[in-house]
Amino acid sequence: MIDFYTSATPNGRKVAIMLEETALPYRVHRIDLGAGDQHRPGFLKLNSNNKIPVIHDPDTGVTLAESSAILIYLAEKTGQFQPESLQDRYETLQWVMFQMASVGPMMGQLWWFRRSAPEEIPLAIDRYEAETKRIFSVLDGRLAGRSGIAGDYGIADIATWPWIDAHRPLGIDIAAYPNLARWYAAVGARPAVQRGMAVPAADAPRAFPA
Ligand SMILES: N[C@@H](CCC(=O)N[C@@H](CS)C(=O)NCC(=O)O)C(=O)O
Repeated sequence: MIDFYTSATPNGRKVAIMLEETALPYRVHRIDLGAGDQHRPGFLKLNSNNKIPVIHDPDTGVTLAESSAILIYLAEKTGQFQPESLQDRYETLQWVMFQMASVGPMMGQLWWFRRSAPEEIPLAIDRYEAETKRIFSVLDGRLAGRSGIAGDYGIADIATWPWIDAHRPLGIDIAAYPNLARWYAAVGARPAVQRGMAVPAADAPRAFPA
């Protein structure tokens, strides 16, 4: 039974989807980010970077943060959602790194400047919106004639989907990116993706309450 420390955010949901897709048994420990649970000593022992997601796998003793490191670990553990050949395997990792270095950080900054910042700073909003749209174009081009970002459906898709799902609250029109929109609909129809997106339940127990 894998212990999974998470919140209802794209980085947490990436791992929730992977756990659902692989059907590995797991136990959810909710981290209430708004209440600051990620700064409590018990959580900091798991990840000194005070961010979800984190897993602990009692089978191997591995404790791991950074959402895509967790996806790679679970792919290796199960032999699923990662291609076999050297070329395909590294192409998958290339797009997983693209998600970690570009999709998540740029959309995360757009989220903060558009929805959380105490004052409106148009230069910052424009910068991160332009980067988000550029990234959507890159993915749209990549997905032309393809069903998955890197070969068959796998960890590159799982890493990216919950971030692309944030286009709605960010006010980005996905219809302007037809290949990305097709992929977004197809991946979103997967039952495991839908189950993963509902993790953690609002009433899941808090791991580190005040
Ligand atoms: N690169 C990290 C980013 C993790 C991250 O940014 N987590 C956010 C939620 S999506 C968080 O825990 N924020 C809490 C904080 O910064 O205090 C990953 O991919 O796991």
